[in-house]
Amino acid sequence: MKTILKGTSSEVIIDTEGPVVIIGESINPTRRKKLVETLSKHDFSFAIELAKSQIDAGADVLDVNVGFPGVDDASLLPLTVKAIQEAVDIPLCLDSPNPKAIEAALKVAAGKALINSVNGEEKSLQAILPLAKEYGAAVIGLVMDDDGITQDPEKRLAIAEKILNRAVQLGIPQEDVVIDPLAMAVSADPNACLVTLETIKLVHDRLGLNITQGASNISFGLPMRVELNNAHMALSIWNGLSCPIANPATITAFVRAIDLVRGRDDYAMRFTELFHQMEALKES
Ligand code: THG
Repeated sequence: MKTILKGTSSEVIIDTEGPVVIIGESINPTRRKKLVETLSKHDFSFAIELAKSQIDAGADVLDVNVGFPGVDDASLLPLTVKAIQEAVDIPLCLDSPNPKAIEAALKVAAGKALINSVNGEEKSLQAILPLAKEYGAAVIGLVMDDDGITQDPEKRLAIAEKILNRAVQLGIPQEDVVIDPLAMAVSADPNACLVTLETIKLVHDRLGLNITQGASNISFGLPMRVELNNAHMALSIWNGLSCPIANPATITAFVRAIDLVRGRDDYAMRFTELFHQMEALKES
């Protein structure tokens, strides 16, 4: 299954049979005071800096989230999207719980964006799926619904199936639905990662769709986050994760290593190319 995203003139193919696609997480105000301060003044220079550094570190797509207390993201998200796409040519993942912000961002986004996100709640399905159809965007489906979040992987799969069916009914191609199995902090629930891993496997085996997750969520509240994220990343990819939302500065080399190990990097081309890029960055 191939999901195609587009920037101004670039194209990224997320392929269930291909190498992992990295969606850079860092344009997100969570624990980034400087981003809140600059965006509040409509100064996009720091957001653009984060965009460029993530691309240098291996991001294929950029998540753009400008949600912070007191912000009107229906006006700020499109402004941020425009500023970023004037500076870099890369597909964007438009991250907001507010359908008005998503629509405003879709209006200005170049190419083909990934909406982040719809979920199985009736209200969300009705607000977001028609936008994906109208603007020809792909969409991330979170496996939660009007009953909240279940810890049963089969039930999470059923919600994924519901989101897929509703999208297809509206005329959205099935390959434009990317499922998020919900990655949550393992510090709060010892089974959190296991439930996510089993959901990934079920969605991969039964629906064959591309799969994302907020990979750094799992390590909230714990030390050695990079090591923990890497462990979860390896197992998630083996089960079918194809396009994690993650920090490229800490995950790219690891992801390239996993692709090589599982036979998705012929002659270690991408692995060695990354090595040479990292050497060149060190010298510059
Ligand atoms: N699913 C979907 N979208 C999402 C999430 C998800 N968007 C937001 C969030 N969850 C994913 N984004 C982030 C962004 C930053 C962090 C976690 C999730 C974070 N970053 C660390 C920091 O900035 O200190 C760095 C982590 C690291 O060391 O690698 O905590 O679940 N669809």
